[in-house]
Amino acid sequence: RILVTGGTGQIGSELVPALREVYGNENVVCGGHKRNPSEDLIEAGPYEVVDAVDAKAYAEVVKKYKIDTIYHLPAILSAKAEENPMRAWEVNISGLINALEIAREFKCAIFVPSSIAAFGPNSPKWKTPQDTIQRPRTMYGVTKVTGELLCDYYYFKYGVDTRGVRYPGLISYKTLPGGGTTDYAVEIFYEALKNKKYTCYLKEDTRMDMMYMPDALKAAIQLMEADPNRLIHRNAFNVTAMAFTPKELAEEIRKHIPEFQITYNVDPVRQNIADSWPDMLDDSCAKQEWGWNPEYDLPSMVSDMLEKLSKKLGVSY
Ligand code: VAH
Repeated sequence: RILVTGGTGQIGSELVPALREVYGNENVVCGGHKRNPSEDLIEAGPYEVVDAVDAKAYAEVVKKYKIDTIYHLPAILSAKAEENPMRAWEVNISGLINALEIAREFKCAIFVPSSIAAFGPNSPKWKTPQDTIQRPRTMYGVTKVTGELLCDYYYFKYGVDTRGVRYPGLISYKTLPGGGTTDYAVEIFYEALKNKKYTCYLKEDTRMDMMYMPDALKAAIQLMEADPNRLIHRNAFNVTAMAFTPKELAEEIRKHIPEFQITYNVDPVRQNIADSWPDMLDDSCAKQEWGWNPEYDLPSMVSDMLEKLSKKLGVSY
């Protein structure tokens, strides 16, 4: 059985149904905490409240359902983490240590996402290599590098089957992200459909790696199913699908909504964070070691996002 903690978050709320599709509803437990679960998450299969910081409760759920694979997703994202760094350390690291100790004790395989945030201002920005300097200056980035090192430690020291990917900004229409720096790339679609205009908190030429949620889910499931003998790396693989700027995204949206207007009101905190991240990752190791191959690029993501979100919001364009 599989347990997804952070199961009601931006990734979790779509990873749970995707895993249930593959492995069967009863075999995937949704562990939620911060946000309440939607009806379909509860109706389709087992749901438990799991606060990752509460090791005892976390272990109880793993024992109760005889979990053999954990997708550990709870995290406070980059912008929010700068407002409350100590809380971010507690959730992102104490929560992770609990998960790794439980994976060690109950012999679970465990997926832990890292992020492009695990790179810093002096990491190569273009075609950022799989193995390169990682000196992030955000607390979120510090917790992501620490998380990668802890996951590798549990693999080399205890043989725990730990695997992860460095996600770029994730774009989805089901659950809003919370407190991230790449969130503009999600908000812009809601504003484009509702108001035909959006004020962006990043400069127009801020280039960042991005990925559409269906590809992010595919990466998580594919990596956990990969033949371990092919894996040279484990925590965590660079993965990307596209890299665009707010200007380029707005131009693509205008192909569907010609009157859409974007204006800029830069937030220095999030601009600083975005400027410290890569512009485009090199994900050749993921391609070679476990067949990573994203489906969505900028044009196909934009047309699918607008189509699906307009239905969800009940607005036409
Ligand atoms: C954030 N969406 O903005 C997250 C992610 C790479 C960005 O880690 O913090």
